[in-house]
Amino acid sequence: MGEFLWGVASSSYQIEGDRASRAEANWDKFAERKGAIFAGHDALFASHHVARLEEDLDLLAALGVSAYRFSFSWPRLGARVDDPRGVSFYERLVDGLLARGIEPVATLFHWDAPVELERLGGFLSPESPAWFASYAERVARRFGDRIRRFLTINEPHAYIEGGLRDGRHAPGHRLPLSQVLLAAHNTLKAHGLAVQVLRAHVSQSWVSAAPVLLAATPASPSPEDVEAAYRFTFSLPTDRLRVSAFWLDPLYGRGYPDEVWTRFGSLMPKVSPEEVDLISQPLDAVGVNLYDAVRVRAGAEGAAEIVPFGVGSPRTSFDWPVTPEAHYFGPKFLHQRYGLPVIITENGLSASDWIALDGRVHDADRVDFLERHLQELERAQAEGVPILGYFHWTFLDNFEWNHGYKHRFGLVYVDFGTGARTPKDSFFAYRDRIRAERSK
Ligand code: IFM
Repeated sequence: MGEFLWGVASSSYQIEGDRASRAEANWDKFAERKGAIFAGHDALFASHHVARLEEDLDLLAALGVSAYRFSFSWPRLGARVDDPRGVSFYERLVDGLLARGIEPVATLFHWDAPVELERLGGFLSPESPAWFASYAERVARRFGDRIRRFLTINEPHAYIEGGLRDGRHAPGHRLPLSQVLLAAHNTLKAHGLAVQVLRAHVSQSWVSAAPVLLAATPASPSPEDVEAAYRFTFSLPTDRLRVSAFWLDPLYGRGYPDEVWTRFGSLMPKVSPEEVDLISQPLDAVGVNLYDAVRVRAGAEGAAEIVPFGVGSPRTSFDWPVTPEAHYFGPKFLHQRYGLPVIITENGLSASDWIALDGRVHDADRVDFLERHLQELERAQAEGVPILGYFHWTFLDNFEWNHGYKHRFGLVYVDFGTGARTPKDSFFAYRDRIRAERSK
């Protein structure tokens, strides 16, 4: 229970491939739209993970992780009833992890939804929380004897806002904000019901979720700047849903923040006190995907002002700023606000990696990135912030949604044509770090 979870994370649609043996997913349909995915890429083979499961399990063992975060594909398990092909695949995965001493940490929903349910409205349907609960129950009954750690939903803002408002993710709608907010609320209710189901069917269950933390960090150590960063982290500066408090506050018992009501007003669906309670089922930790931060200082009357990063400051190939201090302030702020231990369910970077003449992948940027972020987590831990684990995103280079295969996030390089794997330098650096930490 007390051991730090050293992990890597992945998601079903991004790596599995093997399209032929599962039901149609929202992203399959979306990928058929002209111009929806970079260069017309699709995930028919993705990272060939189903085909190469044994090899991947051996790579995870060689990496030495104590935990592996993966997601169940709802379309592979079957929209409403179990598909034996999907069940048998995940049994091989879970049993293979356990045989290698790796703890499975399973996400229920990482954006791949069955088309059969999307046609009925997906998370816009009032029935969607019940669909999700019954899917969660199938997972719990089949796998709850071997998996005790679950994450319900991954980055709901990306699915809801990206998929229903901006049209850049599946299912590719551009709906009015009131509809988007309704789907968001249904997603949170689905989470609440799923937690209840997992608690009922999994002994010693450990449950959390994986929204994004869009952290703010202070431009200076002054208490005013730190306070401004805290407040900015949990504010809604615009009407966009890629903000932390919209999701985290209701999940962790604070209800929707006041700013949600002042900003969205009558566009919000009716929210009853019973729904607020349903959404805030007790969780075991605050799980967050933590990639980067904005930097702020206290301006006039303490209001946060964004301080731009300097010209030439480090950025990933996705153009995300490199902000390791987010891993110090982010967990601190989360613990301060919600009073629970924190777990980093994703962190990583996209880079332009290739196989060098010596046959290896020298991703010095990722090696450095990883170490810097781990050191900041350790700084927070040293100051008493309980941090339960760190999951690097990601294990294998994969299908990066609407960006196709343009960006590589993996510790393992994948040749997307053949599926051949080449562990990168970062794989070995992380392996050595984990080895040293686990032998302490
Ligand atoms: O690849 C995604 C993942 O699916 C969700 N979190 C962010 C990653 C990088 O964009």
